Amino acid sequence: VIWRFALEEIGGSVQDAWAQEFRRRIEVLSDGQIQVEVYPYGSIGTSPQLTRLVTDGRVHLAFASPGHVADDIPEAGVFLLPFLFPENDGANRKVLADNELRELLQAGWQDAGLQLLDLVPEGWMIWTANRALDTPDDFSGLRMRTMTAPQQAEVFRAWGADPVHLPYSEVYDALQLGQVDGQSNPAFAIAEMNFHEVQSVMTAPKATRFVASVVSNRDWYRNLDEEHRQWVDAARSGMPEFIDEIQRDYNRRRLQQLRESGRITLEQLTDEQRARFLEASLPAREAYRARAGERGERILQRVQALSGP
Ligand code: 6CS
Repeated sequence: VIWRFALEEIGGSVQDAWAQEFRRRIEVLSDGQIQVEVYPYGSIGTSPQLTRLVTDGRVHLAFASPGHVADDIPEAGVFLLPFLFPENDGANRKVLADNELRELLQAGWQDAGLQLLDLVPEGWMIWTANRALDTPDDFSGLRMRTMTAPQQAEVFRAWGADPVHLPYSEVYDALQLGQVDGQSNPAFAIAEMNFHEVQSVMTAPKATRFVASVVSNRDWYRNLDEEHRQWVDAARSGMPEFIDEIQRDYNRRRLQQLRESGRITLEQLTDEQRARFLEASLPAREAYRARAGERGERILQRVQALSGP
């Protein structure tokens, strides 16, 4: 039996590490009866196309990140809201593991024909551009690349930017050709996609983390043999601790490489600067409420209750 698993990132990425570990675990649990074939990004489509392959049943498993999956699941937009989840990694992991939150999110994923199997934090988003982005004014007129979800565009628009959505694979060329001026991704992704070759300043706001969902086709999961479903569940349990260590390591090491490359500088925002971005982002929170309805509101409140003030 072959299970196909599609990634939104290239080999050597955080998603690849998750998928390779899942593959190993499934092959051990099933004693080789099940082979997991991992398709790195680029081979079979853009992020929204991968999700479509899962709902069509052509691919069994995939990564689906909120930056595009909020198109179909507005509740997923909660992960795009700045300064909402805890700043501390351990506290953040606890929020993501909360049963009540998972159930609310699961209902949204199910409505879209997907089974939510895990939530994977991939590190803090870092903005890149050819200037520092220290205040919302610095975003004024900046053509900022986003994924497809309108909710991601709303955040950057609230800060004065001019969002442009592009597939991940087109970002490097668009930056080089000046079709867009900036983009946002964790350090590991900036390094592996070589964005530092075409951008000169990284600004680290500690505003949002990149959190991806691992999904399967809902009906495929429901109709799995009991034993196979148990293998899936056993393989994914314990993954949060495994991947958190990996993502921290990848982000730390690649941030170091980016700084040593001499091609890009790093600015950390102060708490005072971050507070200005938070305030300016509040219209995006209202837009999330308007889009994500009653369940979205419960999700937002649950995250706020778990995250503290
Ligand atoms: O920016 C993007 O489109 C991509 N960034 C990451 C870190 N993972 C997948 C996603 O498609």
